[in-house]
This record gives sequence, structure tokens and C-alpha cells, in this order.
Amino acid sequence: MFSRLVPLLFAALLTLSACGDGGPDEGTQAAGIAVADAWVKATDADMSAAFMVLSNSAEKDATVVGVTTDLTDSAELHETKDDMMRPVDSFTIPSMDSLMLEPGGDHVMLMDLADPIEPGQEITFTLEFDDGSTFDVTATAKDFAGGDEDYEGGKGHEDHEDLEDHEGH
Ligand SMILES: [Cu+2]
Repeated sequence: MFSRLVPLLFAALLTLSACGDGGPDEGTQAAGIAVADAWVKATDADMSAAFMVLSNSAEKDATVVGVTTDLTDSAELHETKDDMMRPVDSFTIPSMDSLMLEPGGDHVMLMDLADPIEPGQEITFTLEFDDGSTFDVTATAKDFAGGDEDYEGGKGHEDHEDLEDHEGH
């Protein structure tokens, strides 16, 4: 009888979904997300920021409502308006579109850092979406001002500081 097959099929589907690769559950906001170019500004200071491009391949917008990291308990979502940055409640990644977190724009703010962030250091973030799903991102720290390679071996350049000022933009 055909009706006997239905429970069997259902059981098979459940088994399949339970054997996923550990990624976000299908149908959640996190499942449609992909990340590229994730990086963190290396710093000796107690504040920094993380940047990345988040894309959303789902048919619905995805809303990031929080971010956590092992680096600090004080990670916030920030936007920049009129050269001033401030916390926001969420970032929206439009359906079939992307959101760029970049210097001078939206970013993940990191505060109360206990230790310096070294270039090359890998930092893991967990983005939380408003349906409760989460997405893990690994970002690599880099020296945003650039030019620090020249310090290696102590052979510094006289003009190093000027370079740093100008490469910020
Ligand atoms: Cu900020």
C-alpha cells in the first residue's frame, strides 16, 4: 500500500537532515549567508573593528542582531554617519544582495580588548540572526595602516609615519 510508504519516507528525510555537515539549519537566515574578505584591524590599543562582506542568497532578508567573539565581551554592531560611529540594533543583509562592512561604514566594533591583536591572528566571530540562527566567521587580523613589514629587522624608514597617515584612505 502506498500509504505505508509515507511514514518511511518521512523517517528517511528526518535522518538525512540529522546527518548534515554541521552548518546552519536549512531555511534559517544563517543558511543563506556567505562571507568574504573577513578581516580585523591589528592594534595595540583596546579598541578595534572587524570588516567583511556578507551576502544573502535566500529569498528573504537576513537580519544580524548580535555578534560574539572570544576576543572580548564587548562586541557591537556599529554604523558610521557623518564621520561619527554609533551602535545599531541590527544589520540587514537584503535578499539576493550583500552588505559590506568596511572602514568608514558599518562594522563590528571590538572594545575592552585585553591583549593586542597581532597581524595574522585568526579571530572567530559568531553572528546571530533574528530567527536565532547563527553563523561563524573566521577573520584574519591585518595592519590596516600598512607598511609595518618595513620594521622587520629594525631597518625602519624615516618616512614610515607619514606613510601610515596617508594609507588610511
Ligand atoms: Cu565603531
